[in-house]
Amino acid sequence: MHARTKALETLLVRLNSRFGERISTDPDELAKVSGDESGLPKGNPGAVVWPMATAEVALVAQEAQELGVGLVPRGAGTGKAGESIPLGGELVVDLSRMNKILELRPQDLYAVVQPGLITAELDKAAKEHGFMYPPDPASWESCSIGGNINTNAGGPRAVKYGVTQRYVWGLEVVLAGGKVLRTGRRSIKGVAGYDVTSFIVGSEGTLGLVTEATLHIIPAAPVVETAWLSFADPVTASRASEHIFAAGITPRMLELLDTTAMDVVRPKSAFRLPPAGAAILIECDGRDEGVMRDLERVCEIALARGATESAIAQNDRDREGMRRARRLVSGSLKEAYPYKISDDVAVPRSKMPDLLTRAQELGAPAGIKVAAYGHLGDGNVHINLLCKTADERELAKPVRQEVLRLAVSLGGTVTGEHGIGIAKRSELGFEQSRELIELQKRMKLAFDPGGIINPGKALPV
Ligand code: 2HG
Ligand code: ZN
Repeated sequence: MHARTKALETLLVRLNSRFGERISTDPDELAKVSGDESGLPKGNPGAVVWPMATAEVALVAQEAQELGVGLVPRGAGTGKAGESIPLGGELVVDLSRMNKILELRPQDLYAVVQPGLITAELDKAAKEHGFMYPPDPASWESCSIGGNINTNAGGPRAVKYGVTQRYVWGLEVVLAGGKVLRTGRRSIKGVAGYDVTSFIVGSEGTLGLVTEATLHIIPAAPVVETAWLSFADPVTASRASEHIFAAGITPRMLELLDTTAMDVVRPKSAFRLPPAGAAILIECDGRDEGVMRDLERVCEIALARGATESAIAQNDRDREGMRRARRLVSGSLKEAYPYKISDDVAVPRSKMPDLLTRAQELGAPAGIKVAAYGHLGDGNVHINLLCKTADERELAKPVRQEVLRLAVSLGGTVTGEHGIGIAKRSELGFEQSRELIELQKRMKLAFDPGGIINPGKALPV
């Protein structure tokens, strides 16, 4: 337990009359806000506060600035890189109670929401009007919009619809010191000034605390068709997928599962996963029966390019079963390999066979089993180093460094969707020049000269 600093004690006294039971130093409450889903050691929060409104967040930021107390924004705690892990004695600002849809305006193609809203809830609400909110991280039934914005989250549908940034039209952000900044617009177009909205998206909560977002929603394609394609191995699956794109078909989902991923999911899955070395879950969408024609064409191409089997979902139950099998992978691997290292490198699509082959080769000498699954369609595959013990995890760390360097050498990135957080601060330099990192540090200083907001995240220390 971190000894509370005098500054934090004073802050608690100042905030107490406003927050009462909504501010706490109770060890049980602190334990709940000290970690995330990265597998990194839990952090050390000094206290936690649950604001209900922007004005309350602003008050917290103002007092914290005066006293020099760090603030860590937190949503659902599903992060994979430690963005919301407090490093020592900060006040965690838990935004999960600010979880409302404030406006839903299909006619204007936007919704205004609070950061604690669970992502799938927005999609569900939009669906009632025939609309959709496309970003769909695998955890979308538990993760929240604020975290999606902070990490610029993607998901299976990103292959066709893109990631969170494309859907953020405007933000309300509480800055260090408590000023409330509004960025962006509610019109479809808007190019005034620098694109500060996009700069904040993906900044891992280090520039300010997002308290409201104007998000683009789009008409939902009424027809969706789904298929499960089996292959002998992931490389064959990857090459086949290139031929699907080359035929002019952009699926709305093209996800890979290797045999290890399928094995851990099989006992829990309503959909019976055919035994295979790899599988692709693929979906096409559109307005009419042309969608099924596309999907049949996809199956033909896959079978001509090495698929051993194709199964088209016959109804929504089949489709949901297939989708759920994919969504279960990360959690099921974690149960089987509690010390797994999860990565999210991305490479140009044509380089995927190199990544998949080399990652296996890199794991072998250290005896580390490697699983590969995820967003094959956009070149963002989760290379997981599967560890059952802390010792194995230590052995896997150098392998992981090699995987990250490999992704960069192939023209890609050390993180395609989970962010740097505290997990990859030292590895950012594999990808970005010193000049670029220094420029980002200056930009951080322009927002937060005192280093109060989510200290120690996203950039090398
Ligand atoms: C997914 O796509 C998530 O399932 C989690 O991004 C990936 O745990 C992982 O490595
Ligand atoms: Zn993912």
